[in-house]
Amino acid sequence: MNTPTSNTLFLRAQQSIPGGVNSPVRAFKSVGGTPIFIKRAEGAYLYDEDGNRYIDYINSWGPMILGHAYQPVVEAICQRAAFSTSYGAPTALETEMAELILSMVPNVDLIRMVSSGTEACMSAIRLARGYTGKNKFIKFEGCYHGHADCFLVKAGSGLATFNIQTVPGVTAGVAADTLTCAYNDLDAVNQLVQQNKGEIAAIILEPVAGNMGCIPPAPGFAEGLRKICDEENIVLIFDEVMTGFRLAAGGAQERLGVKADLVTYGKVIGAGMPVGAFGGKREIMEHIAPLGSVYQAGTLSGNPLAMIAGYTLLKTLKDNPQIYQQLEDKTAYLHKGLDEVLQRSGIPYIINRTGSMISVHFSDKPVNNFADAATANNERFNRYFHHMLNAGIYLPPSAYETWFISNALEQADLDHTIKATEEFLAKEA
Ligand code: KE4
Repeated sequence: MNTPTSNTLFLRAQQSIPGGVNSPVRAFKSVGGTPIFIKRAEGAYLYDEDGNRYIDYINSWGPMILGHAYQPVVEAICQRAAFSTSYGAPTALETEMAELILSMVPNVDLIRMVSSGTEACMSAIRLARGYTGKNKFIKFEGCYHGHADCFLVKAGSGLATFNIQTVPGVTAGVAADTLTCAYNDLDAVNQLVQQNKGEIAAIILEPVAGNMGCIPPAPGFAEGLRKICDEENIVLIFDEVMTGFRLAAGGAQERLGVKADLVTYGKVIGAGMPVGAFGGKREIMEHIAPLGSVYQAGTLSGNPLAMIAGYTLLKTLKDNPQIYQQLEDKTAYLHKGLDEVLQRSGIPYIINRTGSMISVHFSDKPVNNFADAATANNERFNRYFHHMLNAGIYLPPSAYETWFISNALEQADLDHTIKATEEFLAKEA
């Protein structure tokens, strides 16, 4: 692709923004090259500042599940903006949004809006600590729950992409309360629980991991965590920032049939506007201020524009459940096509998928945890990324990310993706 304007804009951006980006994963640092500057997007396509078109498999890292510039959302935001953009006082819209979410997801009695997935996850951990009176929590290597200090221990997403093991500024004191073990390793969880008996407030899990590529839970893994939490008075937190409203209307709780005590949301819930949320059992949520003493707050929490965007999208998903089958069918079609061309190439690969979360790993063994993802041929992935970008296909710029399917993708887009992959493999053979 010829992208002179993006190149110029990136040089300019670096004069005023650290690394020229407002979030590290956008910088193409691991795949190399210059990030593409997007001018607009519509449906399944991104258009860069040089007018090049790309099939979008990032979709803003998940939110754009119905594709870009979905008209009902755009119109709702435009209409609401005329009533001002924020009040700092309660609105009926926030209640309608909360009621809609509670009607879609299982096992959530109360929900609090925030402005990002990070805020949702850090609030959930604080709440679990305040509710149990215990300090430690378990997270899984390669899972990413946002950039709050306590999560930046063996995290996925950008930290895995840039191989950042410990983050300067995260104190030893904070990190000491964050226990980690391999995803899908129930024995390791049991060991940590026995070694820290009575000290663990929570286990936080990406119920389908998406920040080390897509890694589904092994059969019985989530169920095993539920059992441990019941036995040990530990709060089970499902981080559904990525899986929520994507894997099913009721998210991973519905898809896996496992109940969490607290659930966090983001991405789809805001339809591309800044929204996160955390919710769960009334007996736990009632510890949140102003009901209880676990303080949590936000100037723009429940922002009316963000609420009307999220409400409009979620209502569409609720009223049109066939969308989930369409997403499933499109992703299965892509999976099958990629599998066929990869199989024919003789190049080692693994495709992991749950619902419309999918990732390709150039690995000669199953990818069931972060260590597996890290030992794949990620240099080959980086070459794959650039081949696809030049073919007008924008994959997540890291082997440690899941691909996000939007329902705006048509078969021609999927066929083009499969064909471009076949052409890449021919070059690699
Ligand atoms: P935000 O604070 O970025 O809204 O959400 C943090 C978060 C929490 N939990 C999960 C499971 C997540 O995937 C995320 C954010 N995901 C990354 C992409 N893997 C966001 C992209 C970025 O950092 O720019």
